[in-house]
Amino acid sequence: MEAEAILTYPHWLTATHFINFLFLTLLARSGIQILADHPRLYMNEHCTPSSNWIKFTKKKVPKDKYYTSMDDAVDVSPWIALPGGFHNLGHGRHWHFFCALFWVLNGIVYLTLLFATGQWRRLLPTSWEIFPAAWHSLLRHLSFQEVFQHTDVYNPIQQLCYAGVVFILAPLAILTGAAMSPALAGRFPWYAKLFGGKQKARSFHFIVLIGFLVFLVIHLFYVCTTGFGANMAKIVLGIHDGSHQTLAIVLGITGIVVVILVNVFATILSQKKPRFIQVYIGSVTNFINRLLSRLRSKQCLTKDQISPYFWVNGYPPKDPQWIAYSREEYKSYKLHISGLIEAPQELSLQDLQNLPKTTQITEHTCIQGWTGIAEWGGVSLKKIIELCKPLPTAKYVVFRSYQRDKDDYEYYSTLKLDECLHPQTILAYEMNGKFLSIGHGAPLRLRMESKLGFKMSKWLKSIEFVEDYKTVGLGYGGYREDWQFFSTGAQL
Ligand SMILES: Nc1nc2c(c(=O)[nH]1)N[C@H]1C(S)=C(S)[C@@H](COP(=O)(O)O)O[C@H]1N2
Ligand SMILES: [Mo]
Repeated sequence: MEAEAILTYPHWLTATHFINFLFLTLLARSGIQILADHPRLYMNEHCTPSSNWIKFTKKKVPKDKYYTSMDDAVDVSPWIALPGGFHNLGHGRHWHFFCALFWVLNGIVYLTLLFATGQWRRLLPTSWEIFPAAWHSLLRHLSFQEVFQHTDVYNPIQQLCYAGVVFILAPLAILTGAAMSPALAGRFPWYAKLFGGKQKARSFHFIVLIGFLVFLVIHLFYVCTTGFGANMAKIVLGIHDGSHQTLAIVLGITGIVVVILVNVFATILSQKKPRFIQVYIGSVTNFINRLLSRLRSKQCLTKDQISPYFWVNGYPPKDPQWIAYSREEYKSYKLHISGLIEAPQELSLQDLQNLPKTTQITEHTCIQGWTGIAEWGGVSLKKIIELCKPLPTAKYVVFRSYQRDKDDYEYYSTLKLDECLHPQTILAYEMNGKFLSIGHGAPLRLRMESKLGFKMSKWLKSIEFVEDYKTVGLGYGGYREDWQFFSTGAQL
């Protein structure tokens, strides 16, 4: 009975196969969008541009000019990436995590039924003999002595390829993806180390994509060349006697058209209703962020791990006040602290430096994909919060920068109050034992080590305690959330 059952394709298999294909197309396209924001791959955590093992840009990093990681991003066509365009990774990520969740759920349903029904026997080799058998089969095939036929029992090569995709490639995609989250890697440093670090995980994640694409091409080639109609009848209708081929081909092509239409629809929706995507498709990103939000960075790296190169993001302020401060080495700089607190403050650099100094060697993760390790020195935010005495209504803290973008919108970020109390949340005035450089945020910047870099406002102007971030700026939690549709949590 079971042996017979595994010769046919049940409808749940047809359905999960189709859903898998749909989500893989969306995942691949949104993944390419994310990659385009930092189109270089490395096998080390420092991300020195010259150390990339592959890059997808003609841009060269100039040595004599201030050059940000955003300058290095590339524009991608919406024909390739979801949603396409320049620096659209906020959307790319919403789609990627949304699809990843449903792709994984679909995979769980598939695997459960695969094992519950005995269908796994078709896929999983049960003897080591499979390897020599596959090798011989491959040799005979390549020397034209054996023509592959799409029989109901898989040949050894098919079996190995399918099993490899389901049991190696797919889990690797999930595991390497998770290793890139700053919250996970910050709290469980051993996890990213399993892959040799975040950048190797990122590189492997890309290699997995190439693996899927190569598989897709070969798979389609054999589906088309080993009796297309009969193959379609099996996988679409579960009919194995060679009948109903025309119907199956029509339905199969309809399926592919549906996949294309969903892709087109997703692309247009992102372009026309960006806020809708951020809020609704992004609710999955927010959900995962919330799951990870309890994780607190426990990074404690060593001096010899410090990166020789560290990308910068954002152009220094043009604010006359900040320029005046910088001309006299920030001697009259004041950090303004206000809002829902009992004791508003105006702290000079000297005041901050008089408070107990704390240092931490941590890995910075930019949402674009690069990382860098540095030692940061400054004041624990907790110390400052103790000075200010927040009122019970204070739930969020706003970090405003002197920097504005070319449209004159202010850079700011927000954190939850409890995130500010963590020992590795600091206001840094030093990097690698030296006073902060202008590029890295002089005279003062935020460090919060379980989040993505965009949360860490540089060139700090003021701190304000508020009840809700929704009343600040456009209300999405920060400059990049407001204008680039990033998600608020920034844990992954
Ligand atoms: N004021 C301001 N702060 C900012 C940014 C910015 O553009 N303006 N970019 C953020 C992003 S996206 C990152 S990754 C980090 C980069 O810090 P670094 O330039 O010191 O490497 O700063 C964050 N803080
Ligand atoms: Mo970033």
